[in-house]
Amino acid sequence: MSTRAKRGFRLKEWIFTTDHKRVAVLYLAGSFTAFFLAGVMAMLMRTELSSIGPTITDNPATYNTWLYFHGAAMILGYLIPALTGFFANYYVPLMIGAKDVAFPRVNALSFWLYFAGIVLALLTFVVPDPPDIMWTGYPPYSIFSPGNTALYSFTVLLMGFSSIAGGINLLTTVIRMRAPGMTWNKLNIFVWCTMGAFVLQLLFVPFIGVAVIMLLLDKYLGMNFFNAAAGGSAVIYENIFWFYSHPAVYVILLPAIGLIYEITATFARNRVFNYKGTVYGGIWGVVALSGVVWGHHLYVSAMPAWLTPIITFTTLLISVPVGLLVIGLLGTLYRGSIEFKTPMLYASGFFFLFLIGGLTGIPNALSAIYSHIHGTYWIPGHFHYVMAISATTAVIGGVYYVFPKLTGKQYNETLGKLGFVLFFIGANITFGLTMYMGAAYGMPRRYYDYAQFPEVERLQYITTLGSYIILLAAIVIAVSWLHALIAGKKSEENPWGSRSLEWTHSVSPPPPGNFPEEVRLADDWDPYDYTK
Ligand code: HEM
Ligand SMILES: [Cu+2]
Repeated sequence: MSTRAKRGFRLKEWIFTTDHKRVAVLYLAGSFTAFFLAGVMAMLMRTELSSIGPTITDNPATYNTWLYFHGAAMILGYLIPALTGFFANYYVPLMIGAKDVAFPRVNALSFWLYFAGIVLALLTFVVPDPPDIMWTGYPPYSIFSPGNTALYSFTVLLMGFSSIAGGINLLTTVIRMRAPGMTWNKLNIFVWCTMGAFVLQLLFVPFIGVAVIMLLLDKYLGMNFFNAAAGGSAVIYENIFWFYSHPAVYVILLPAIGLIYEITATFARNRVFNYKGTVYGGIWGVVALSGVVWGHHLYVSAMPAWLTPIITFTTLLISVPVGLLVIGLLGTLYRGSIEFKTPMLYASGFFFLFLIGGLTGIPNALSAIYSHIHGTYWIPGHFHYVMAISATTAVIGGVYYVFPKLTGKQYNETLGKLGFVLFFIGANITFGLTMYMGAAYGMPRRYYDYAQFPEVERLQYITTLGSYIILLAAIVIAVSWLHALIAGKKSEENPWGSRSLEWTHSVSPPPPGNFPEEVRLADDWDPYDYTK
């Protein structure tokens, strides 16, 4: 790295930064570190599952710790911070014409709380009694387990406080710091999606906070909230946990689909279809209904019989606003002059993966069917499609889309496209077969070994090969970004020809304060106006 670059990278500046763009980059570094480590866990699990009998470990507890860290780090350490930490922090002020967020120091604090959560989570690999309680932390096992439940609880609490601080900041920023002329119906879809995600965080994070504090009180102070033998009930925990964790999937979905909207409108050179229906029906419809479907995670956990049909109905109902979000995207493509650059390839991949994920969610909503597929590979196959891999497609596509703005450099399109093709093939082999093994053979999830299911051994092996293709894709993607950072050509100011404010009114990379002069928007300004 050149001395000039070394001079650019002053650690002290990054540690004490309150610039939203730099805080965003810190979130990106943290979330990709979590993705890398949780990805290593995934590869260890898949390698272990590639054949019957011990492959790389003969200790089931070790597999459980891999599974715990994988699930917890992927959701809390990678996806939520990448979308609501990096993309929201970087884009929102630039898209609304603001110099920074409303509370820059609180913004820095929210990152360092998250960072402390990551450090705590990494202790999983250091402490003698690593947590093995799954990312759900279900009692009674999480109370009686020899594993260190406190690490789990405090990691969740730190991430929770970070999200709450971030939510207050971003919502205040959008409400109070829009440039003159930036009226509500001119906001980028991504900004609306981020607002929806943060409203959900502010409403529901306190619930998981309370749940993990009650776990601590039960395990370390001998209370009995969840101890059935002493009149408590573990089902209470499951209710409180999912009352947050289902809305949490929309905290991931909304900013992810918001990114796909920005990419699609730009590369289709088209106005967003049904803008008001998408915003007020789709985004706020999801927010409104996301708190009344949590029970579908408890269909087989002693839920009151009168509640099951209601939850079945609400879970089916939420596919209406989600459908509006998908229709809005397809409508934006309609009659567009689509240019398939790497970000648009990832957006197309998102369409396919999210559609498969959404459709395979319908049988899960139906309690009579769910009770048969609960606990099989169908469930992790489904949520990897609808959340894990769909959102990861949006994150990677989003990084390629923002790359010239963020760095002032252009990445190599061929490498970009190669990474996408490998990722798409690998993801569909891995999670398509995972779903198939669940539906066709009833292969149970969370099993370290499967000697009693010899008929799936070949499929398990191919599934593992699929995950190695994902690994190869990840290497190609990382190489393409590093190559661009180190040796990439200087990019044009607005290489995609986007009409959105961050591309039209600010240079690449944007300086502190973002805009050379105060942004004032004409009445006919629109972030998706490709007619001119
Ligand atoms: C990138 C490639 C990935 C691979 C190969 C992979 C693989 C796996 C495997 C093998 C399991 C265990 C299945 C079982 O035995 O029950 C699993 C569980 C899980 N994965 Fe992934 N995964 C990947 C990405 C992700 C991502 C991006 C997320 C983000 C949310 C994620 C979240 C989860 C969760 C929440 C579980 C459930 C853990 C549990 O059962 O408690 N995974 N994954
Ligand atoms: Cu759910």
